[in-house]
Amino acid sequence: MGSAEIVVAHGIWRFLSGIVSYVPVQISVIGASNTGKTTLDKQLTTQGEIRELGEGERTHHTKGWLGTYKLPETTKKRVKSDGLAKTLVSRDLGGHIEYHSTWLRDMVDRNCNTVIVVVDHRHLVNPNNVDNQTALGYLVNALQKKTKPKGLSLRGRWRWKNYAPRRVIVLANKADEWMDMEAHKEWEKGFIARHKIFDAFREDLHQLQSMYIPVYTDTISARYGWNVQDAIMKGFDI
Ligand SMILES: Nc1nc2c(ncn2[C@@H]2O[C@H](COP(=O)(O)OP(=O)(O)O)[C@@H](O)[C@H]2O)c(=O)[nH]1
Ligand SMILES: [Mg+2]
Repeated sequence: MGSAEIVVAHGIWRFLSGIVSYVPVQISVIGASNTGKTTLDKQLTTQGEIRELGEGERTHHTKGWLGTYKLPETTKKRVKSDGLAKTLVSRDLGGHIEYHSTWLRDMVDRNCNTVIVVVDHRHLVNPNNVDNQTALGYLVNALQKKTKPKGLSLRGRWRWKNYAPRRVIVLANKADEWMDMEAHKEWEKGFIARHKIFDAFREDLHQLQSMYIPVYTDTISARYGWNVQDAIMKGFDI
């Protein structure tokens, strides 16, 4: 091959990978109420510091005439890291326990290959608080027991029995609040998965691994846009 051909081939490759980066990837973002899912959604759509969201701004869904929750529209997000890009599609779902089954419905209906679980440090602040563990536990249990969510679309009804995500990304949010120098050093070395913030989840994460669903753990600050895009893109490598 002459050098001109290599240049042309490289150009074509660049062009094709550029197009591929616009193919929308369906992802599902779940997590307990107040962990920062809406903030993350806004960070990915607009970027920059996201204003503090008050208690009155927690995400809620109303029931439709069939008695199932109406879900908000999906939105497209563009994420970039190290010159690579992806177009993600997700919906901002509520985190309260009554919405947990909508998580499963949404991921099955849209056949999401990636599930992002947003957690925060509340279980470190208060060891009796199990909100984060309950949220992750719901996912693991639903995938293990092949729970059938209510209100599936026609496609979802064909799919639910065989549905499993390709990967799970666990993001410990609010790093600006709980991450100290020592934790930051570990993060730089690539060892943040060993941090005690993830200890409460290890058993469930092993359960996912044993279902052949790889898990990537990282930490972000959705509010300040720290490590958000990098963490998600790295998660997609797993
Ligand atoms: N310090 C800090 N606060 C955050 C961060 N992300 C979200 N929050 C705050 O956490 C609260 C819950 O955020 P929200 O996005 O509504 O959570 P959701 O219930 O999971 O949708 C709000 O007060 C946010 O301002 C973050 O990265 N750092
Ligand atoms: Mg919300």
